[in-house]
Amino acid sequence: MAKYNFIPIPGYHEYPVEEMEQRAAEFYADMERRRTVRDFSDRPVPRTVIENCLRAAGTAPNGANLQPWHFVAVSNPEIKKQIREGAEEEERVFYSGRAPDEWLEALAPLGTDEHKPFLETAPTLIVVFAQSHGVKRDGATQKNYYVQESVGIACGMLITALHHAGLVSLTHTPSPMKFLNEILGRPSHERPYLILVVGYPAGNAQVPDIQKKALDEIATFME
Ligand code: IYR
Repeated sequence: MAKYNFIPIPGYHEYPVEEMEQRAAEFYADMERRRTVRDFSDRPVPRTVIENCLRAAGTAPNGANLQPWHFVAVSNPEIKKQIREGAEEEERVFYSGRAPDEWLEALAPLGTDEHKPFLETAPTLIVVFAQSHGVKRDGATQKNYYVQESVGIACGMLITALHHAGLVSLTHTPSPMKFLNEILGRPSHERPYLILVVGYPAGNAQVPDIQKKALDEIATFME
């Protein structure tokens, strides 16, 4: 493969230390108020906002810059209905036997069940696909690398971008998700990774009163 041209980092700038400290603290404060929401308003969201959040996700670092993802943004009510029906079918099986007791016990405090009305109520569902391989111009297969890591990072950036824009989201993973390939007409080398349910919270939306682990529980400094 031909070598890339190398150029100075476009757009990088260093901040004075104090400003850097302030920016990091402010960003943490903003991220700390993000909550996963399950009760959505049906108010539509501007397509331009979704487009820019997807552009932000598409900037994610990834294996060999092969960008092994595809995002399908669904606002069509009929397609959302089909996705809800497909997801609820899988979830019924999950909650009534497929899930081991230990898993159901871990989920019990959240109060989730097989009913997924948000898949129709929320204005936009972003279905994220991970591409096990790409397709080159000549039709040959291009193997992708670190697909799970790459798509996971892109999803984190997408969730962050949506939060930054003032929207809420829910990472939803009915399992298995193969039904999404059929409904959305995606090829079999694309594996559904998650459904990101996106919109405004319902006026009466509630979230569980949960806490995040403290820094000393999640990080070790070796100085
Ligand atoms: N996919 C199911 C179950 C579920 C699993 C986990 I792990 C969660 O954090 C939440 C739900 C559902 O969406 O109900």
